[in-house]
Amino acid sequence: MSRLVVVSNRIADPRKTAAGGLAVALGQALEASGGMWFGWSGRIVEDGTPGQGEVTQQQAGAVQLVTLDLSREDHDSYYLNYSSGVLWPVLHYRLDLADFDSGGIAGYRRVNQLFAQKLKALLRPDDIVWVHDYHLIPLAAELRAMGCEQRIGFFLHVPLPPPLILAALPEHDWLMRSLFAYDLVGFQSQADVTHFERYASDELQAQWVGQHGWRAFGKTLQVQAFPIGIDVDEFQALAEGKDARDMLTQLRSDYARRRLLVGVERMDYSKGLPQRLKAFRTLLQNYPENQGSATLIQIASPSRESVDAYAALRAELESLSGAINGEHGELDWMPLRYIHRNVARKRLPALYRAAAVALVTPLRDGMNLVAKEYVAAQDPDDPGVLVLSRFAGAAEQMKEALLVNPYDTARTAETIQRALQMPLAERQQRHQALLARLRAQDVHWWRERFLRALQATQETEKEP
Ligand code: GDG
Repeated sequence: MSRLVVVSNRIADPRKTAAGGLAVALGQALEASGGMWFGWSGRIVEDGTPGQGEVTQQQAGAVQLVTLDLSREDHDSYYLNYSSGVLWPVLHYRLDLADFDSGGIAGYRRVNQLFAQKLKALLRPDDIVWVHDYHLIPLAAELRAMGCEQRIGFFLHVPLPPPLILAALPEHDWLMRSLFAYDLVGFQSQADVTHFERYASDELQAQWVGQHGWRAFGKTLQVQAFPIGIDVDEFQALAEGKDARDMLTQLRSDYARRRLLVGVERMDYSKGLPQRLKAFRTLLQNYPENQGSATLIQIASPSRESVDAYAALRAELESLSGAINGEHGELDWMPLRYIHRNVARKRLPALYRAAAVALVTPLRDGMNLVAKEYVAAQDPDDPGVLVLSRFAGAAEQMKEALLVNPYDTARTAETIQRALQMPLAERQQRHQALLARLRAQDVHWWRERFLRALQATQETEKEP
């Protein structure tokens, strides 16, 4: 069995609860193969030299955690300016928010070279390497240039937009070409795969060779959708914990005569938060029976606060939530509890379970794990209803949710009203179907399918 090497911008200690399902799932595969997880340490060296960084190694059970420090200049250009300031908005279809002139590309290349150089020194010939997300798209190309011949796979956690949106990126040709240095590229949804295929054939003149294969630059690349799941058992176990049970009791008594709605995300413009708050306001206006009853708890945990677009979003949400509570609040009831703080992971299941409706309405999302966590946390006898954006990758798998267009405020409000009034039998039926698929296509299924496909590329390439 080959050793697995996972590479991502940030790493998590898979033994910690706060790490979440993805870290646990990757941790299990790493554990089984005595693998290595490589990434940025989270440390910024203020007067560090660009293109250099110290590596720290630490053992977590059978897993080796290897982290790299970044100089201030590298961090700001690679992470803030290019990854967060250009790639994230473009990949989420927001050309209006991308700062193409920030000059971050040089640092992005430099850090990918630095990652490659440090990683190469630790790689063994028969390692299998799995690279994660948009921060590290050119990593395989850099590794190949240094002579690495290992199998390397890439998974993009965020969406891939259509070719004409990608083409706005000044470096799109270089970036997309560099994907051909991988053996396997995985996307979240079929829509993303379709966008890749159109780009590859129109812009790179790649040839479809059947069986998920695309040929260009003398190389065959496998491309497939691998929708990520959650660890249903881990999440349900979390729901059984003392913190979650205590909080559920508290929420049930606090909202005994009210209807609770919930939204949980990092504060990010891709998540459609202003649109959601407006739909909630329309719900209160158009369906007055909700006045004094429907209460939305919206968690928007702090994220990337030094990027301008995020500061602007925060100001907009603070003003909107103040307006909604000002217009609709009563002496003994506030419709919106807007919380710009992180909530402990062990408490999330209680929040989900207490809520009759979850609002998961991103403008674009690679997958969206909150939608899945909400379903996993429900009481199967009396489950809540998921209102889900058709623009979340999760919508491809979660057809039994109530799908909405988050830009359509009135229809979204109408759908939330329908969710609040849905009869028990229909709620149970929809939940049962959603949960069955959640279990069949969980995070372990995702990991195994990806690694099997990556392993299979090895076998095909070795054939004469
Ligand atoms: C990227 C893609 C894709 C949120 N607030 C708190 C908190 N969370 C947790 C949720 C969930 C996770 O963070 C968020 O996952 P998402 O999938 O919603 O979104 P991104 O962070 O944007 O992740 C996304 C994902 O990668 C995986 O491939 O699905 O499309 O954008 O687990 O529960 N957790 C805690 N406190 C919070 O306040 N503890």
